[in-house]
Amino acid sequence: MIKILGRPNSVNVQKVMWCAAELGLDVERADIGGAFGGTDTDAFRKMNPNGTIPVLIDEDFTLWESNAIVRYLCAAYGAAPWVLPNTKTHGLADQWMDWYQTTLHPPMTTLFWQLIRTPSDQVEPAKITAAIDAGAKRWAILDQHLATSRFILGDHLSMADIPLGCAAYRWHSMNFTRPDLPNLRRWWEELADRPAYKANVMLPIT
Ligand SMILES: N[C@@H](CCC(=O)N[C@@H](CS)C(=O)NCC(=O)O)C(=O)O
Repeated sequence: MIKILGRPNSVNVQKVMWCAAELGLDVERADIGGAFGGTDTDAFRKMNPNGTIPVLIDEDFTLWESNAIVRYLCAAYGAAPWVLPNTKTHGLADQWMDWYQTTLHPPMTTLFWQLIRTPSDQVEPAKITAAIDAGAKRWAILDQHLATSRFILGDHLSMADIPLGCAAYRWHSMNFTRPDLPNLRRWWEELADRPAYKANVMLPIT
């Protein structure tokens, strides 16, 4: 059976768990990381020298980096539309997945740490304002794309929706004022109706 090492409230673990659930895979998840500890052992560092979660173990194969794990699960276990039809579609999926990781994840991380993890007397409001502004500009790019596309790659949910979909829950659920991005909201509300998304992504943000 496929094993995923990582606590369920990690956004990077959520990507992998949501993807696996959409693929209908039977996955065993172990609570590792954060308050559970377990990432700073020799055994864990042998699997992932970064000491981060998630880690996938599939028989004798070990993989870290959440987006890489999502791509692996789709390629190894998916059928269409999870296996993409051609290299151009792959390129577009990679574009949106990598864009999230490199461009939108930084302001989302600032918001998460400032609004959820930082004691209220140590919060830096200027950092929150800057992250909302940067996030809003970037989410607006996806909003524009979703004006003519039901999901990120068209009519079907695909791996391209996974990283951005996990972040969209946090963007719409954390306590701050956000601009109205109607296409983004429509896409996110459709994700929020999916049982696999509800069970693996729509968890308390802690
Ligand atoms: N780029 C990595 C980032 C992994 C990462 O930073 N994971 C965080 C959780 S979201 C972590 O391991 N934090 C330490 C911990 O949970 O103990 C990925 O996408 O997998």
